[in-house]
Amino acid sequence: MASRHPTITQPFAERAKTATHPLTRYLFRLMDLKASNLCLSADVTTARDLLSLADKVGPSIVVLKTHYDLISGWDYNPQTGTGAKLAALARKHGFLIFEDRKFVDIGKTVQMQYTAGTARIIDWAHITNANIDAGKDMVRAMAEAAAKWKERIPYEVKTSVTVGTPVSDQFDDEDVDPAADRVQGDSTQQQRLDVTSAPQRLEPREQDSRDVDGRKGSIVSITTVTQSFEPADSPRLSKTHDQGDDTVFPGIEEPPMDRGLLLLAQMSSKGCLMTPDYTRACVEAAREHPNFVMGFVAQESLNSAPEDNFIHMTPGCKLPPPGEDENGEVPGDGLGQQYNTPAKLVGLCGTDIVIVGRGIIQAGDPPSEAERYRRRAWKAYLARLG
Ligand code: 6AU
Repeated sequence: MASRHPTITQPFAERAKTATHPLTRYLFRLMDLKASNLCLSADVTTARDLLSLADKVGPSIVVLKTHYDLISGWDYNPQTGTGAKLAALARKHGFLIFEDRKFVDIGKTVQMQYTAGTARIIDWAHITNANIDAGKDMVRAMAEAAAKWKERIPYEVKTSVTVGTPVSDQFDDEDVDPAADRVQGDSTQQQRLDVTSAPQRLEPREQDSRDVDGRKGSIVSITTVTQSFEPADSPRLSKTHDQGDDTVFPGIEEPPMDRGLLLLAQMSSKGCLMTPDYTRACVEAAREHPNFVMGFVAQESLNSAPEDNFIHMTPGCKLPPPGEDENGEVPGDGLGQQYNTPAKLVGLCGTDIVIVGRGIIQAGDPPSEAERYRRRAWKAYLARLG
């Protein structure tokens, strides 16, 4: 029985010490620090509303869940776009970003969807999720893609080549790199190149362009932008976010550069076709990839083997309106969504984090409603510890 598993009554701070995945260890510590086991499902329709909501509700949550494909005006620029802005808010308020992409396809396709394309989800989302109906190899494919990304995160480099009437000191080491066009993936060459957020024009340097007779040479400068790579945890990459966006939440370091996956093991919707065999396959897949799978989106705790310490996040969570019995029944949305209270999901079903969307977003004052959910879910966790 899930309710008897030791993780049910173990404090998050203790579970942080034994969880296998570095991001899970970090998240348990963050939950303990912020006294929060709340994830906001930020299902709004514009990038402006998303960023504004994340900024206002950020103090109450430990995870912000997105559906990037329902946002209009999503800016795909990797350095200054919506993903980068969300990442800055995540640093400021101390939360992780979970893109609810529900990947399901053959391994090769999900690798590309996860790491490339317009959204480049892996660049800005600490966590994503997958439905493993396509088979467990899909999880391996995503794990491999994440490991490669961590080793060789892409960034843009500026290289410049100057031609014309050269003088001897014109080509210094920094301006000209004869290997510039060959640096792709070359970790020794890339150390000599500057990270830049956008293509820049390099102006001719007039004082250098005069020969010994004082004649002015004609100089042509060409600046090209090339893609290169360096490890995701390189300190140089901290320069890629906007100036002024570098406030960091106090009391904890920034999250590790590891990426994590949640397996969609059970759903909240009425008539869900996921069978117990499918859920069991999710647990097996999680145990096979402990360095990539953090845990589950599920309706109950799935930790069952003695060494299991997966994290569980549960949607389909709503509180009755303020003033009503907080453990009362909450009706569904009429489109298949079913709701339970934080007390039931955390206290009885043993989940760790409740995922709340419309319960907060559609409230008159989302930040204070988020606080109400945070308090209720945390109270249920404390009661569970006994
Ligand atoms: O609180 P709501 O009903 O407004 O929003 C719930 C959010 C939505 C769903 O896409 C998502 O949670 N969700 C998921 C996830 C997180 O994967 C699984 C599920 O079983 N039910 C569910 O509602 O963004």
